[in-house]
Amino acid sequence: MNIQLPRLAPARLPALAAHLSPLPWTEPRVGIVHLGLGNFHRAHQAVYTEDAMLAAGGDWGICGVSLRRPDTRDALAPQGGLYSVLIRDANGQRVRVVRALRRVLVATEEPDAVLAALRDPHVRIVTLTVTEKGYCLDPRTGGLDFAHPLIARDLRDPDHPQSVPGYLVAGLRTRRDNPYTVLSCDNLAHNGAALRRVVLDYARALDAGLADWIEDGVAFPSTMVDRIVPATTDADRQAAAAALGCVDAWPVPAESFRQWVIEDRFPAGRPAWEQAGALLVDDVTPYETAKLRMLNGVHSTLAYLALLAGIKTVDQAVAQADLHALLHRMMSEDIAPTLTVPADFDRARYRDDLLARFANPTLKHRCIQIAMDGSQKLPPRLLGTVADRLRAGHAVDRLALGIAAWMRFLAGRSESGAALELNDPMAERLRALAAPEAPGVVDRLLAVTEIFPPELAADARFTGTVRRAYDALARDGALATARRYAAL
Ligand code: CS2
Repeated sequence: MNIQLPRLAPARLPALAAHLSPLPWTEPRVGIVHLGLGNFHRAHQAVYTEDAMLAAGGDWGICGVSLRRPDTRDALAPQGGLYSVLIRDANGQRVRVVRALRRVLVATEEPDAVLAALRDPHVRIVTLTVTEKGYCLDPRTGGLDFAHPLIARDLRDPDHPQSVPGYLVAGLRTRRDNPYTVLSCDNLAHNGAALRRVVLDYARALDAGLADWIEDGVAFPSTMVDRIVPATTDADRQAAAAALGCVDAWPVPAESFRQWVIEDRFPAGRPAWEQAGALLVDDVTPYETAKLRMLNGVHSTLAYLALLAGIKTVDQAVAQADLHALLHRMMSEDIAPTLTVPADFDRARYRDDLLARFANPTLKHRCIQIAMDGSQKLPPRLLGTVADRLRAGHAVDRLALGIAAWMRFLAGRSESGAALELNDPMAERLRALAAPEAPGVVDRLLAVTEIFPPELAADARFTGTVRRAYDALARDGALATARRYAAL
């Protein structure tokens, strides 16, 4: 049977009541511009914002901006911005249609429309999920990477920006009376402060007065965001069509768990996110560090080891007893003790909940998705924990194993010889350094100062441990090494 289904569109909403909140919905005006319209935003901040509007009203519709690729706009514009989230856990699947996205733009095609959206006085918040590399950070200084080609370009022609700091500043400079709040939702340590620093560096290079005004007048709250959101597959598109009776060109699969902790500094107002389950706090640091180290640090470690062993998805990886044991030990003994957490934060429970989330068999979260951009991810996820443990005189073997697994992954082959795709802004350089035929791979990679701070690369306790882990992986393979390291 080959039935042609209609496309998801506003006119179909009356037939989709089962997939919508029963609360009354009034079409909101756009109040938020979001940069980086990927799956994560659509399953996380957009859902919280929609729930906040359902609970408390407010004009917080979202104008989503893809910075480069037109594919999300091409999928969602014909749907009037509607899309579905396929919420999956052990109990099965629920499908929710999201209405918060009011407009979709592609910066490379419609830069003036993006600037106009940023200059619209009704827009009071600009949120971002542009991934680590979108910040154009120089990790060696913690400030802006002035050598970044987009930054060099934007500083020459700031009225036609292409970079994230370029867009934010081009918007802010016209809004001295009513600046928007800038809200980073990426997995960076101190994401708000990191974004503020690159924006200030960029603005200062253009106009010191503008930079001073941003420094005093613009809020950059930090946030901790959490929801496991895999990339969309054709099977997900079919599942959406089967549930909705119409075609959603780009549904988003996600786990049911979601968490958002936000520093409550919004001088221009904000949606009632607390009514959608977000936690509004004074200081997000403890939550953010716990999440980056426990979830993301372990996720990356697992992804690299699993890929070397030929395991493709996270649920299959944690089902492997040696990998499970390694992660359990790593969280309990290596990471959790480095965390400073609120009194009611139960580290063992957090660990167990994470392992259960990773085991979700319905998500099919691919390890290769987590493995991408390792050069950007390792420092916030693993290296802070390493530095804290070394400072306390503690062993770092299991953390070094994750780093060594990344080094072996860079060479592009699993243990059985299957090709492993390397997707990383530093891919070319890293691949050349990681070629396993040449001796000294570990030392060459540890000398990459954009990733490894010089103090760490000079610490023989760290370097020796990474070398031993690398050799163990080469000799015994990922699973046998995981087993041994779990028992150390
Ligand atoms: C993952 C994260 O892709 C990755 O690197 O570690 O996207 C992770 O799934 C989310 O941070 C969970 O909140």
